[in-house]
Amino acid sequence: MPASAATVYTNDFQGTIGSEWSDTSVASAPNPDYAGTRLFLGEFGNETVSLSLNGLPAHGFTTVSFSLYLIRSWDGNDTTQVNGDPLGPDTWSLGVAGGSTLLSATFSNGNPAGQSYAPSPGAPSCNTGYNAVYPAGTYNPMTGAAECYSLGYTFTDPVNNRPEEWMDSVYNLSFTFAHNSSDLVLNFSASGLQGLADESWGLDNMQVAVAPVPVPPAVWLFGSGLLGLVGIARRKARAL
Ligand SMILES: [Ca+2]
Ligand SMILES: [Ca+2]
Ligand SMILES: [Ca+2]
Repeated sequence: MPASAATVYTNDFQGTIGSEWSDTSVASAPNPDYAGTRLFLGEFGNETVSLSLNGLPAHGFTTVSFSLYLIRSWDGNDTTQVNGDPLGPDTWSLGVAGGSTLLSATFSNGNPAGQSYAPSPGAPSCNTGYNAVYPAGTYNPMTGAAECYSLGYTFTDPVNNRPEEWMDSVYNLSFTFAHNSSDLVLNFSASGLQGLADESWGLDNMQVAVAPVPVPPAVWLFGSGLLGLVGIARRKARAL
């Protein structure tokens, strides 16, 4: 068993994507600031996308960290019916095959019905347009998002006759869970969504690490730094 955390998988989806993913679709954030350089796995709708890893070193805990891209008009907790079709709830989930559900929560990219996801009660939202007081367990749209309106996706609301507006959010998520099998399947999924042109999602900056014991976040940062130092030392050694 490794004495400390070991990163066993990383993918920024900027290059070729292997068969470890059940769907290898790639999209490019349309914001011209990125000039086609911000690629991610997606876009996906009401489906399950799986990451399968085999031959993991002996471990007791696994940590998965990634960026979740939520695109266009996610309706969060809104169950209003439009033409007989409920707007939501729009739910995004992550589960371990044969294991626990790590996250199952609603997300809103602006719909004032709000969302169930918040990294902690009272966490800030980068969407400053909505400050309503919601029932317990309901949070402002985009609560806890690391980025709002950055990817460059736009949406024109046909129901409320709103003009075209930027509409997307990015959440940086991390989960540590007890897991000791050499095989791991993570299931990323969504439900309640309308079509891809209305609501979709994607993944970026995927990292999976294993450790003998749960590792606090601060140690992860320290560990990453150590990995970098080792890399530099090796390159120097080769240059000599
Ligand atoms: Ca990327
Ligand atoms: Ca919608
Ligand atoms: Ca919806």
